[in-house]
Amino acid sequence: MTKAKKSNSVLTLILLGTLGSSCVAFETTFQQRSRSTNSSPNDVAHNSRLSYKESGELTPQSHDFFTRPIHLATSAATTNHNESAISHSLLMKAAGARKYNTNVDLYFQEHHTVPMPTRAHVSLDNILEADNQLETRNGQMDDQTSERILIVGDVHGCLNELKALVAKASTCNNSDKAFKAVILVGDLCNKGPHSSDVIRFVREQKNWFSVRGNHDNAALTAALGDKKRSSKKSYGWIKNLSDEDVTWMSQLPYTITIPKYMMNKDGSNASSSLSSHTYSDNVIVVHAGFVPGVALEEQEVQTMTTIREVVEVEVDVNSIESPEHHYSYFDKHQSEGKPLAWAQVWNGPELVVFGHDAKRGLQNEKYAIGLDSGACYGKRLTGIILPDRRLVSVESEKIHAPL
Ligand SMILES: [Mn+2]
Repeated sequence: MTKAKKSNSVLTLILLGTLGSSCVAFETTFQQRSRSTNSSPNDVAHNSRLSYKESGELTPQSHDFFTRPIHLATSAATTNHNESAISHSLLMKAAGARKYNTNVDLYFQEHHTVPMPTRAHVSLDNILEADNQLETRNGQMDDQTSERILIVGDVHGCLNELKALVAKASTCNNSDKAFKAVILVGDLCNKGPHSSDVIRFVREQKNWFSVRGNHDNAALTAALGDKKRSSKKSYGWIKNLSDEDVTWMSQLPYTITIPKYMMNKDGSNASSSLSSHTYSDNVIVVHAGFVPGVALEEQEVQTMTTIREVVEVEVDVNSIESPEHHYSYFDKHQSEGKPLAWAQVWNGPELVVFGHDAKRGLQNEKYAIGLDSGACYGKRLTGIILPDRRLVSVESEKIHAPL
């Protein structure tokens, strides 16, 4: 199977010609952080109280999980409910108009909820391997591809800003080369002007991946026929999605882990290491975040797609529970106590890169980096280059949505 994918380097060259991106002034100053604690009205709890342990999904710690290569869009790997139909619908993929008979559609029609992705948590080395297997590579490393990885904040339909950011990052911070991988923190759609184009664009780029955001999940629900959402004017764009787009969205994982060995690799130039940063643990990309002190395999779907704040909870010293559990998800309607940005109390050891908090803006903590700098609100689209840990951003074209 071949995918219609443009290489990053070709893309970069085209963009350079059209955007004239400037390398002046890498951003080190961003909007002042707002300490508002309001939640987005569009927050969606997807299978909200279900953790991966309960759902039977494999976790990043699972050896078995890491040893099975997959591809997000084309995996024919097994699921509990729909393996043969997913493979079938992908083989029968029809560009353009929706037929509402993909396996994801059939699942939704029966269960009135979106199915879990085949892999809730994936490892970058595995999904890269699967992506590369789709094309003839002659076993050679592409000279125009570096070992660096770019992670991009919440795009929300801002396609032009996305293209400009990747072009600028390649030109200014990656010697004009393509990145080994581009990973988006989710919320590709809604609010901005080009939601379906962003989804298709990201899906078609070689070695680009995304985790699932609350807006991606809500849009998927609308695209599958949820009346409450699909009847809203703000979801008019979902009619532009193809069956393949919808199937791809249904396979977006909740986390993408970048193993630390990929972060600590030397660059292709043997005389200089890629970065002065060394990584003692993996990097995890997630849309919203985690509750500190809770094991990764115990983190809930709602947490990973919607958390902004936690609240400190009393610890019973006589409890056999782990004394690490000092925080819980802050729900503004139910929780008491003072909300704290989860990233401020996340002590690693994994570096977590996330989005979902435009009001707070860029967050740059030792073990957590929040990239949502409000691209759709007329502010900036921000990315981070790893392992260098270098921030890069572009200005928004305009205010696409009210904050
Ligand atoms: Mn979000």
